[in-house]
Amino acid sequence: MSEKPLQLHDGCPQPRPDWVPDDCGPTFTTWVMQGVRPSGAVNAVPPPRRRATLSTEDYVKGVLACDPGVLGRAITLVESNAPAHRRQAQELLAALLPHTGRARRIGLTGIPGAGKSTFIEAFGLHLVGQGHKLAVLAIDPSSAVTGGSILGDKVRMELLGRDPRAFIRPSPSGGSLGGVTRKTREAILVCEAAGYDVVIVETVGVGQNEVAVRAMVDAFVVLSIAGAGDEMQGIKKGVIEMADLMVINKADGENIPRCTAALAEMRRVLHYLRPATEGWKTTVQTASARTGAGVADVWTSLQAYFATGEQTGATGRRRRDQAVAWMHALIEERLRSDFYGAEAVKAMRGEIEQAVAAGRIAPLAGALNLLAAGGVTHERVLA
Ligand SMILES: Nc1nc2c(ncn2[C@@H]2O[C@H](COP(=O)(O)OP(=O)(O)OP(=O)(O)O)[C@@H](O)[C@H]2O)c(=O)[nH]1
Ligand SMILES: [Mg+2]
Repeated sequence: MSEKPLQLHDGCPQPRPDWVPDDCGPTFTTWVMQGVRPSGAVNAVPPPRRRATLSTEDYVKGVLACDPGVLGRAITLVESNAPAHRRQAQELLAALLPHTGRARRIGLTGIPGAGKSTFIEAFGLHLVGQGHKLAVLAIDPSSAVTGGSILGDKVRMELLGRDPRAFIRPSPSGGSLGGVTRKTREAILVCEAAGYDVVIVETVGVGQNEVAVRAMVDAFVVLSIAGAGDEMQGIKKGVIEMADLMVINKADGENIPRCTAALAEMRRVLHYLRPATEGWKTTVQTASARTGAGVADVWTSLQAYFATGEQTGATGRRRRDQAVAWMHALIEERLRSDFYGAEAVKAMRGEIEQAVAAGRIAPLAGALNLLAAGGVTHERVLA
């Protein structure tokens, strides 16, 4: 930096930098301006405003009025595991219960890359175009660890995401009861109370989540793609046995012949399987989420499925069975967490596990000893 002091030039009210030629006069437009003194108030970033906590009544009113902000927060509340939130969530769910149960609950699964997001975008736009209100609960297996692929999905469901008749919500899969179950079940109820008459629960067909989702929906759709032995993979996983509708996606362009062949193959396979829903023969069809071909037909098939389910009473029976099974699952979950959470059990567990692993005591004896420690039985087996 120059040592030269700033000069005041003739006719210039301000000092100028030293590299400004001395004789340039006012035509040279560089001036040294006085800096703004930080006052503390000018650039201070206001602290983030804390959102007012909502009363249960506020939640109920907001959800019933389908206020998108309140709906999102209500789902966050029911997803929370904090004891205070659980209490308020139970109050909220009890108040919403009379307004639930009226939606078509649809599970949709498919291997990564099968086109689920693209399909839901096309299918969802078709549904809202038909006057339906659609909620999509997307179970994201990676969300707990990485923050999930939610961003990518938002991009792929861009039009649907912006549509006021649709509500898209990623659902975390972490936690107990197969991860998804409680949170997603309760989120379905909240969406139904908000007036969504079709609820899609999306899972990536790579794990146990499909069984949990099958147990909370009326209809189960498996999205697959042609080739690479995909049909057989699905059979191995038992996913096809759970399907009411099979959709072979990406039936466009050069892929059409392969999809047609896969369709015939899948029909043959289905012939040997027991249908997932009594009174309904699992259907298989092709579609292209990209071109939209066959997407409306999937809704037509689902409507036929629901009409049959009402006629035969299968949908009602399934819902009643699901409710009872869910109650028992909750009891088991509670008993398990109370048992393993008990101090006496925690103190003995490691030692007994080691004894069983080393073959010093039989697994049955280990179980009886640990149960005795937890006060479940008095039958203690001496090692
Ligand atoms: N040709 C064709 N490509 C499709 C179709 N549907 C989806 N794709 C493409 O397949 C790729 C995967 O689509 P996604 O919708 O992200 O698939 P996804 O099942 O949601 O994938 P994950 O979220 O990773 O499980 C993308 O590149 C899509 O553009 C289709 O009907 N035809
Ligand atoms: Mg996706």
